[in-house]
Amino acid sequence: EGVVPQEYTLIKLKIVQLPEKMKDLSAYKVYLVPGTLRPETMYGQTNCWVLPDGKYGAFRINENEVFICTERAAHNMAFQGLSEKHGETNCLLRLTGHDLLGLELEAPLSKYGRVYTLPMLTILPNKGTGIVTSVPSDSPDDYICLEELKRKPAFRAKFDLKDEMVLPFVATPIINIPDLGDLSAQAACEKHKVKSPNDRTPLDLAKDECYLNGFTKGVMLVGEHQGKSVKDAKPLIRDHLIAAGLAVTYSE
Ligand code: A2H
Repeated sequence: EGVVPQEYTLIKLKIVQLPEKMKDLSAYKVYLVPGTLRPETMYGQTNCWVLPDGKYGAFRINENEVFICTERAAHNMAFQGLSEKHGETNCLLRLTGHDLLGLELEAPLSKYGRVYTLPMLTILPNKGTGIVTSVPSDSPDDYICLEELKRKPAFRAKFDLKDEMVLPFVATPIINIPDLGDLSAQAACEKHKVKSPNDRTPLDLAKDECYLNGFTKGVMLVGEHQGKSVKDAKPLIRDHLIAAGLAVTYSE
């Protein structure tokens, strides 16, 4: 972990219908809370990623809301005003990534409205909330992981995923980047010859290229801030999500 704190926006993805295992949480609105550095890309969400063998918990945030994330993230949140008692977490239920796979979620700003939780084996358990929202148009990691799930029926079957949770969801243009176009993640993966999520070196090159150029040269193609630079739109979209109760900030 770096010396400079990283400021994430946690997006509140509400579970549409609680599974049997979570029935005791029915008095609450229950959210998966992926951490992102790119709130302006939420228009392009196609799914949410969890680590199947990852350990998560359902943490009570207030009388109405429960956040699902790693224990480590919940602990940090409790020191950032995101709990009822400063510095104290209230874990109502322990979960694994497997318990979260295939859940239908409300994804704020996404053109799909509702998306599903899918497996990403390269999630780092000690970063952010251990949950990642997927934007395959602008994130090379998300793009290559979604491609792999689409390409491999056995991979979907292994995690009991139905085709309709994966196949209908496609990367859609939300940001234009000069030289990389409207689907920068795909362009960068092709340029650096990324073939699978395990091609870490070319994947990191693709990621750096998209991230840097997206921030400095990207222009919004959709939404209320269409035509604005990513740099200008980012704080406006983040603040809108927070004001609407659809996101919170978190740093580590
Ligand atoms: B970003 P940094 Cl469109 N494990 O959000 C792996 N990756 C994680 C993670 C974890 N535990 N927690 C967060 N992340 C991802 C959007 C996005 C992101 C786009 C483009 C680039 C990008 C949609 N996914 O990140 O190491 C999250 O994905 C590239 C840097 O703290 C988060 O932002 O710098 C980013 O990595 C945080 O990475």
